[in-house]
Amino acid sequence: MPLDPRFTVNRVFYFRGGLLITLAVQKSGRLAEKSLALLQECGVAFENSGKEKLIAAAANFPLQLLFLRDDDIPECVADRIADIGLVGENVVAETQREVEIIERLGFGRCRLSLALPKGMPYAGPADLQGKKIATSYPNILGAFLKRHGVAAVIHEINGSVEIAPGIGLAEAIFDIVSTGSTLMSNGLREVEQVMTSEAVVITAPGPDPAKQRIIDQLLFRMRAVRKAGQYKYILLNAPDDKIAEITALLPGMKSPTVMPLALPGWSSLHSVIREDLFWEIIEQLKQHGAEGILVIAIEKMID
Ligand code: PRT
Ligand code: ZN
Repeated sequence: MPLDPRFTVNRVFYFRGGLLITLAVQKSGRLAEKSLALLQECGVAFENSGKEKLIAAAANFPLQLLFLRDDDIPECVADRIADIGLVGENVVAETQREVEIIERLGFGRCRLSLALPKGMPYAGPADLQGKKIATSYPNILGAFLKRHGVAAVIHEINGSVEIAPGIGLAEAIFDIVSTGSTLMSNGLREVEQVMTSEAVVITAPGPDPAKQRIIDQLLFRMRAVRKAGQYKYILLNAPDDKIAEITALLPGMKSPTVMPLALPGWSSLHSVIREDLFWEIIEQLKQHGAEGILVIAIEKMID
């Protein structure tokens, strides 16, 4: 029976080089699923999902995954146990390890904010003077208070921070906010946004050059996936005398593709359009005579 070609290539690869990078990801939690989905979109496949294991090797890319609690990822990368890590920027800031952010991934977005019980007045950081603030992020909060010359008591707790004022454990909290509904349901209001965060890729300064090549290959794929998510492919029909105006609206990656239709005087125009500008531009395209507009998701996009 012939061998699965992927298996053969895989074995040859490892026999020749043996070099692979270790990527630390969250084992379970808010970033875990999206981290694995991103790798899958980058064409990195795993023989087992590794959920029950600490390590999983990729079947078709020189990479192994190390599944950890997110709080341990910066340390693991700083100590070079993992070559790169995928973690929330908030955790990088809190753990204060010597790592560099080499890529922003655009998911896991949230903010770290101060929140107070709804009735409590707040005009600025000075109002926190002498207050007891509950948080799982004492370092980031401490730096914020120091910057504003405020002396407050930081009460460190792990989890369920939002209930602290309600049970008399603290007068304020400093925690992650995403939609704001947790604050609202606990009678709290966000008064100060201290930092924003998203999932990032981190590395220790000065990685081994051979490993850097593999890291660059992975980042290249991540950028192509991310960029594709920010754009759509657009096809439309337009009268020939409107092509110049429509091209100005849809410059695309270099310039749009224009192909004649069987119907004289009309062309089909293909381009890419930024997702965030999409509705605004569609209106303008219609005003310039575009018809039969089709918009299609892009899987990968490489400049
Ligand atoms: O077990 P492990 O230590 O690995 O995970 P964890 O429990 O420490 O972290 P986890 O899985 O909850 O979150 C991982 C990362 O996701 C965080 O470090 C952030 O970078 C990011 N992230 C994005 C969030 C949120 N959004 C978020 N909403 N992390 C936590 N929350 C929590 C927040 O703590 C609060 O309780 O959700 C609540 C607020 O949400 P809203 O939508 O009600 O405002
Ligand atoms: Zn954690």
